[in-house]
Amino acid sequence: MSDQTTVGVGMIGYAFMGRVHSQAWRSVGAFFDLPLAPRMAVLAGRSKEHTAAAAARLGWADTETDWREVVSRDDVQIVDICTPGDSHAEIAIAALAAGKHVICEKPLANSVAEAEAMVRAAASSSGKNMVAFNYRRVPAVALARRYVEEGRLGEIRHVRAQYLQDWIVDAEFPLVWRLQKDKAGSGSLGDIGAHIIDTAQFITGQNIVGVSALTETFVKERPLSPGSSETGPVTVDDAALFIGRLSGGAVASFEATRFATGRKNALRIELNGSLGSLAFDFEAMNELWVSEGGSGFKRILVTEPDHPYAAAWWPPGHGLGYEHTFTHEIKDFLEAIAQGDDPAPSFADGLRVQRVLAAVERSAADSSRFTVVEDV
Ligand code: SOE
Repeated sequence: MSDQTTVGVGMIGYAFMGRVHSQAWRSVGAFFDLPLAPRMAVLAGRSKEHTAAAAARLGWADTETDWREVVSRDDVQIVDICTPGDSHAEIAIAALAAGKHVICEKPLANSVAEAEAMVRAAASSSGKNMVAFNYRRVPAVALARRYVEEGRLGEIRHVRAQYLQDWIVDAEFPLVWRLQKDKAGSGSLGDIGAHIIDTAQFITGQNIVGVSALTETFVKERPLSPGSSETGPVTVDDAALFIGRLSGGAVASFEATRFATGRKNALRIELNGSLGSLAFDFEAMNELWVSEGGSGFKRILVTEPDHPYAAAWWPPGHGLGYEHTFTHEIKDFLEAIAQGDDPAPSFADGLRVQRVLAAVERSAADSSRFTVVEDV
């Protein structure tokens, strides 16, 4: 390996995103030749005992119980934010002010104002910034963008995107932080709707310029903890549906829901263009379906060495999983830092998604935008 520079990483949070980011930090150097070698220096969490156990399990050398210590440590050059959305802005702004490079989980923030403050902090920092919209790094999604960039679909007329989960269909599922607006910012809209907004903008190269929306909360009260008789209010959307227009003229439909009973992690997108179409479903993430020249859809198994990221892993046909998209994300982040480039998606890209989220919430809140069918 060429002489690599070691770069210290400090991660804050060790739940689902912390675990999968840790997998990426551990594996990236084993599969990609990088100019920087990440050192998993410190993991921060509120409980000293639980954080120590997580650090030992996930491969972090040290622990802190105050994120401010991570941001000020001299052995940390990169801060990885894997906390609930209500702390993204405070941590990212402090880390950028300390000159650290920052990767932050999505959505960037809980409001446009917070996201704008993060973009301002990034503009005046020597640190680089990225927001972790990992689905851009699915090889099939990156290949879809390549097809659009090469003009193989022609003029894009339709974008049809869904993100379907069902983990809270049971009304007895407790009132976790993702169901509380003050912690999560919004429900399915900001959590999984943000992904399909970014993925649609990434593949098409177009921005969503206007929306009309509906949101719904099906279960309005939930147990405060598993089995508890005490309940609390759900203050976010369970489902968000919206139509939109893209800057290049395409019309689009989006659906984000956690009540698609039987659908576990079905991020789906289909583009219809003047010359062809493509379709992707994360639950079959190694496949891209393409129709060209008026033919029916044909399956591409996106595991060939000339496909995005694929050459680093296994022989054709062996396939990749959810965790590989985070390794790709960290690889691209490290390369951008080493080359002095701006990583993508940047905080500015994250702010663009935040503006769409806010427009959807404004539209859904405006009952005048919903035309009632007259009783005939
Ligand atoms: C929601 O359940 C969730 O964990 C999202 O928060 C992640 O961003 C997505 O990758 C998987 O589903």
